[in-house]
Amino acid sequence: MAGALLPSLAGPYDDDRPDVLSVAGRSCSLGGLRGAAGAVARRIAGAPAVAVRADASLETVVAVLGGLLAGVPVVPLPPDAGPAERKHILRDSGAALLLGGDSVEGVEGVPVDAGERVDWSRPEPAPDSTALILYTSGTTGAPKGALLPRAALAADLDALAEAWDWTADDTLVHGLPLFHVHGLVLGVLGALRVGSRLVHTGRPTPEAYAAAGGSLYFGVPTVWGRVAGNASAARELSGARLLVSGSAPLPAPVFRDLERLTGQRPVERYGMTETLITVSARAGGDRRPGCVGTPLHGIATRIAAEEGAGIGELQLTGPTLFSGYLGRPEATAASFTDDGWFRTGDIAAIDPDGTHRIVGRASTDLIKSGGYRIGAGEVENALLDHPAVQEAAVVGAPHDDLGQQIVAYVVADGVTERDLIDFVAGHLSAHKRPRRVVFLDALPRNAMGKPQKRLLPPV
Ligand code: MLC
Ligand code: AMP
Repeated sequence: MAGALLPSLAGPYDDDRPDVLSVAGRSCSLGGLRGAAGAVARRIAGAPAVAVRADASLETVVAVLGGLLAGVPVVPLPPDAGPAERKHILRDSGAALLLGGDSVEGVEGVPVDAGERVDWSRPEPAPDSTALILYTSGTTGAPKGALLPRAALAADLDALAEAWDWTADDTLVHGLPLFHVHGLVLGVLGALRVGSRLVHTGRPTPEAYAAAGGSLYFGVPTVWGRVAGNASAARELSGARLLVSGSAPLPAPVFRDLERLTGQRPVERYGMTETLITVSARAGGDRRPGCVGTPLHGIATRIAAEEGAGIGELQLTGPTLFSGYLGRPEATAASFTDDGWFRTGDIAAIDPDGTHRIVGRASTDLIKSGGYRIGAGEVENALLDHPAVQEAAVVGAPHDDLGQQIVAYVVADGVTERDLIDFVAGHLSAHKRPRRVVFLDALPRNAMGKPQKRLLPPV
């Protein structure tokens, strides 16, 4: 890759193009963004990595951009991360500073001032250097840090711009969290790389989307389901150029309701933290419910270990892949086949015309709730940390609004459902909390003593 990851940040900070970006009601000019990010870059230059308390704010954007300017890997920390999750992410990543947060776990907190102005004009860091370390859940254990190189981000954003005809004339609107690929990489870095205006609505509510007047909208299926459930808000999106859904399967009824209310078919795309977005419907192409389109420029896909009729695990290669899990060579190696293809763990089918359909996941221990990826094992471990809990089994149960909701089955004494929900929300983060807790006398087990999740009673 030649050139800067974010060319728009490379100019002077006296550029006064207003309102290039607005987050939760606060706007910033392009020059303001350059100057404030420059101030962060000067402060953190040379650090091995910096964490950013990634709430939906202008300061989060400034802090992330500061890290990218300085070539310091950025570790977004969910703003509501409880002590266990926060400690793990800060320790595991080796972050030297916490931007926008108080000092914690021996990591010095550094305030971020979106009003500061410093001219930063250093050479662009190497394309293979790590831009972001994104913590993401596996089926068991604590989240792993996925290392995302600058070149992967650039390749993905360029491929998406091509697929969606995304240009500097667009205004992108979304209100997604700024600590995952969807909201941060696509939703912030994408707008800055393409040069389009960005309106981040703070929260992804139908009312906020309706009021924002964008041309390009991003949402997870839960957000689109809520928009489709609010006819007057949905109709306000009729003038948009493209409604894009991703991070979880978009239910066909939501697809059809959006088409009926807005007059346009949503574009669905598929991706993962480890691979970025790899498959998408095209702005100028066919958009069908249940279909995530065709591979993006540079991506090759294949279906492996066929389960009959062309269905099996989706594997892929290409320039958008991560460079591994931080400090976890075995987990990194296990996520690739012997011939170097990334194993997504998603079960897919490829139609004769090349259209991809995601039909499920290989493991039921990875849950998608509201578009968040949550490992059953991580929630089970948190529950087992509660002194009243003897056994725990966590599953994702179908849910109309969230896609899946987290349900915990526990063997426990002297504790209520609310106690355990709040315990997990407080230890990990709010979106990892079970929405339902079912108390059992014992977990169903097989002859070997292994818990049998498929024998758990439905809620
Ligand atoms: C409720 N809350 C609690 C609580 N109960 N807090 C502490 N303890 C409890 N027991 C609080 C929450 O903190 C939050 O506060 C508020 O209640 C509402 O929380 P919620 O009920 O969890 O929100 P909900 O409405 O369910 O959220 C839906 C949603 C959200 C769609 C807005 O799920 C969301 O933002 N999803 C996006 C996920 C995403 O971006 N995934 C992309 C992954 S990248 P407060 O103060 O916050 O209101 C990826 C790659 C790709 O997948 O392909 O894109
Ligand atoms: P994450 O690492 O949070 O990005 O989660 C990645 C997972 O989200 C993938 O492995 C899929 O299971 C799921 N996912 C993302 N986009 C889609 C989509 N359009 N349809 C179905 N599943 C999706």
